[in-house]
Amino acid sequence: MFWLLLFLPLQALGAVDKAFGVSSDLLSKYVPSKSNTWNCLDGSKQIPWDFVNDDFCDCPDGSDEPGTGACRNQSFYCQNVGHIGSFIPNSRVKDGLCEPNCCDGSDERPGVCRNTCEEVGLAYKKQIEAEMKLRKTGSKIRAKYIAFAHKEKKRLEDIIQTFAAEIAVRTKEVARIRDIAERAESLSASALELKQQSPLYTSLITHSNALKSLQREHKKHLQREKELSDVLDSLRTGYNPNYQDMAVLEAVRGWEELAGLPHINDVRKDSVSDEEAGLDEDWDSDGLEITEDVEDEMWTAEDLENDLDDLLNQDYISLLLEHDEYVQASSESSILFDVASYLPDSVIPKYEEFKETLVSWLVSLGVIKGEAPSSADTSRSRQALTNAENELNKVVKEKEDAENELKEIFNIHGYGMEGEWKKLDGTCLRTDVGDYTYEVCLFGEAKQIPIKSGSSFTLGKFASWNPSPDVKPGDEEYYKKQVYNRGHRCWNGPERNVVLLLSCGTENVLTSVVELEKCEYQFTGTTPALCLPLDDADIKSKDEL
Ligand code: MAN
Repeated sequence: MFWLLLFLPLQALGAVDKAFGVSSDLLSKYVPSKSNTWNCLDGSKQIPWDFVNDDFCDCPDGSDEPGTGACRNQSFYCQNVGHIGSFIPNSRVKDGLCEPNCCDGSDERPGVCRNTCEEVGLAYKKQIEAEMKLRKTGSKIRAKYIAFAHKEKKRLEDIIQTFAAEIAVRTKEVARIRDIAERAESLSASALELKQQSPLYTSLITHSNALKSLQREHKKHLQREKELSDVLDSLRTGYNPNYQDMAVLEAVRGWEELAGLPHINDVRKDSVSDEEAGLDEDWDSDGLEITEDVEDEMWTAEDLENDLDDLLNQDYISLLLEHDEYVQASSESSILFDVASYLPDSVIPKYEEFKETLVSWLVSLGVIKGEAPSSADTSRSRQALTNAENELNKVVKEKEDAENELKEIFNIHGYGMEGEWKKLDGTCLRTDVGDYTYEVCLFGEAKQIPIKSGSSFTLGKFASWNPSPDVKPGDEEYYKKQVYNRGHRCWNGPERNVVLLLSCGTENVLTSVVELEKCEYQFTGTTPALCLPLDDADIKSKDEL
């Protein structure tokens, strides 16, 4: 602080005593005029320079007594060389008590208070250095949390895109199935029955039934084959070659050939298992994979295993209706049999009228069949529609959830400006105090769990960050407090609630829990999410200490 004095005019140097208790930024104002007068700081009065700091209040703003207690409600500045200057109320000047904020003892007469600024300054510097070291380490972890939030953002954006594409496909599918269902509903039972009698449809159903039966028999055979191979395997590994029983030997050899296994006696000699020899049912004795030759468009064993059920569960009624429409559309599109297209335009209305009358006569005479509307066997198509709608709604909901999650990541009321809290969503911190383990799962729930026995109490669910109106959302202070409320109601009291006070630390831990009032708990803890990286100003202010 003394360096400032070096740059002051000589007159000012003489005025140092008069400027006792003046802060460094006002020091240049405590200088006498040429006529040895002085103006009060508010300019309201001119007084002789001798009146400054003479222990009598002359200026209305009290500025003439910076170093005495003569004017009320003034601040006295302790220079605290070696530490940091600080203000105390001037009423405490020369009251016989050493002020902790005035480590240079300048608030009292010389000799009353020891100057402790050097040791206080050193301890303060060490504390600041330790805090900065903590911030440096913590901010590296915080940077990882931020990177996690960005990855989450990318992941969510990708799945939202995938959901959007899926929704487009499913919406079309729902429209198609709805169309079928509606058309099926408008068909009469008899009309549908008639369609179901078509040779193509009956043959399709016969094929389907035959396939189902084959599938059933195939499964039975597979099971039987498995049991037989187990019997033959145990015969192969368990028979006694010393009995020279040719029938058994032949059976074993036959099985080994069929299953592509090496002879058991060779295996026993080399004591290498089939598996170790790399042989199994899909490999021949030369170690070559046995691949099934299947003609084009024929199904492989794998297709049968995976896709046959889907094929057999098809909605054949829907297929029938679709087929019908397809056939109708292709015949309608041919103009060859469209008589109207050969007629002049002027005759067409008459022709259409005539056609309608003729068709209705033919229907009433039973010569041709009309399509009667009304109830039909529509349950399968309705079911298919419901299923398709449910699937679509499920994806729509999943997309909405992902969109909401995405919005929360960089929301100042959610996971912070930089998304630094996202990584900690659901992280649970615990500590034992007295008879309880206290737990808080960040952004979730706080609990009080008895260590010995008894049931747990919910202390509240995450409600907000610091709700104080004096704290601006998004500021550093905002994220130092979380509120959990609406916990289990206290007997004859309020619902339990928690205020969680957090500060920068290299670990996510709870450091203390106190029940400030009945059922109102204060948790204290640390987290790297609050360790902001050091900026130039931080480093500069540390260097100035
Ligand atoms: C339980 C605990 C205590 C609380 C009392 C209030 O014992 O939740 O923390 O003070 O209930 O009755």
